[in-house]
Amino acid sequence: MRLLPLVALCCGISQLAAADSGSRPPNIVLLYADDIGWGDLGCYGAKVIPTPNLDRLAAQGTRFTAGYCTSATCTPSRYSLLTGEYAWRRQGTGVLPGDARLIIKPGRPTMAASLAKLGYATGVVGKWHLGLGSGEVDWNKKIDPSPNQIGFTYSFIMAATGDRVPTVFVEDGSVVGLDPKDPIEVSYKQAYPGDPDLTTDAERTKLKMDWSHGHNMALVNGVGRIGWMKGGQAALWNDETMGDTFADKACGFIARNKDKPFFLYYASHENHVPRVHHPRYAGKTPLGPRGDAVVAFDDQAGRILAELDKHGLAENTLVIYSSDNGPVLDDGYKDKAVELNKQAAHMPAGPFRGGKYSILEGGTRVGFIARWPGHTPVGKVSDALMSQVDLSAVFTKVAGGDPADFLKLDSVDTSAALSGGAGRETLISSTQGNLLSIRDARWKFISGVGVLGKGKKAQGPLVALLGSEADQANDSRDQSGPRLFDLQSDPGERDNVAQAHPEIVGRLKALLDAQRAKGVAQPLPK
Ligand code: NG6
Ligand code: CA
Repeated sequence: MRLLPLVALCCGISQLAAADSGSRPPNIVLLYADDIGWGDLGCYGAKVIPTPNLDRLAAQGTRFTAGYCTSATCTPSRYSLLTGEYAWRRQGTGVLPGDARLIIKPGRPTMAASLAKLGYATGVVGKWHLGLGSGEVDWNKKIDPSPNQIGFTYSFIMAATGDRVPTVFVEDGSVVGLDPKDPIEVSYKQAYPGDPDLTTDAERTKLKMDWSHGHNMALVNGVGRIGWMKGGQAALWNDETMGDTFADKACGFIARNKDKPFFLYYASHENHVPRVHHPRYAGKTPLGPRGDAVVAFDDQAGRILAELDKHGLAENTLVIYSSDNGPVLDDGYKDKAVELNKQAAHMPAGPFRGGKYSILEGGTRVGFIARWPGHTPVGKVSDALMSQVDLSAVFTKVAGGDPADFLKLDSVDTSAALSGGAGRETLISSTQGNLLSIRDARWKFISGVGVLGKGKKAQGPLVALLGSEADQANDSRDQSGPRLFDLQSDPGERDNVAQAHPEIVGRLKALLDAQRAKGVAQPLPK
């Protein structure tokens, strides 16, 4: 008899605990790759790149075959990802230099701010590339605004890209490991006295990895970069250990926040140039540094997923994998990507043509995997149309919030697609030159000429991904007039069927024009 109240109490507590854990919204982990193409992962058909961790993630969740970043380069895709707005609506959202000011105005709704408002710890680790400060950043002082002013409660980032100065990490607005006696200066205008001239043969032969175009300004860790910098010797990053550092910081963030809901935006630098990574990855693929860097990315993803397992968090965590733009081979360094890729007959964009920079599918159609135990169908392959511009709304919804701020912009609430439901009806892709395309379940309409935009000819980095010479001749025949492709029967976008289907061209063009009419080239928020 005397035990009864105790039993009742115990049950009460355990029921409470169950209800409590049920009401805790899911953690959200976004594994975001750089320049990794649709066809670069084993689960998307890569034969020569082992990606066991991402393959497992796909097997445990849903793998989308029509997932898109919004733009064929980094800054605009990340802008859309975090704001829920297509970047082509704003001037100044193209690939930024390392000293650019922050292009997202503090106070504006962002993916991170929305989740922070719902009580999430929100961390970004890795490549930022959305600018810092409000112009003329002093790298020796606390940088404000930084990611911490637009919704992240923790940030450990590089300012721009691995090939752009400053080559230092910035944690919560401060350069990591900076010696105040050796202040940093950054210039995108001119070299500093004493800088080596990396255009001379004498200097080039000394480089760890020679450049093929651009990348001949600052010399850091034996590699040429874009822009110049001076000082900050003790703070300079090491390319070889960068991947481990980012994975350490990501795991640390998870461990510190395991008792409350958290959002981790893990923006890996893999496989952006320079592809200089830890020697333990050398030779993991027959593709040279480009393929080996994908293996490094998979390893980092594996460490983060293991950290979730270690704390018993995987069951209540939505994990999404995607990439900021399609693949590129030679992106400015002589890392043999073009030759080795050809030898191994690897298809970095899968069945699609084009890659980074291009309006063809290879530019923006990227890997997209979701795992959320109890929600995402296990082992499913889905052809639902998914866009990263929706993720601000989707994450807010999944966290129990109201996504209205993002739905007013370009986000669509496609959270149902994570549970096996429908995705978008249409989506828009863009290039740096603001060439736009719109697609629905079957058809794709490209507005404008070429694969890059008006007056832009495909150069070295892209040519190898455009297919045969006959394909390229075919592309240039279509330099004028509308282009329409049937993505179901012609995923390689070789057969322009615009003339045969004027009514479909008309319908898609009208939808695109209506989107444009909602606002184009509004000035960047001051
Ligand atoms: C280009 C760089 C390229 C890469 C790209 C941005 C040259 C010649 N090319 O200007 O190497 O840095 O910008 O890539 O310098 S992204 O993935 O961040 O968009
Ligand atoms: Ca990129």
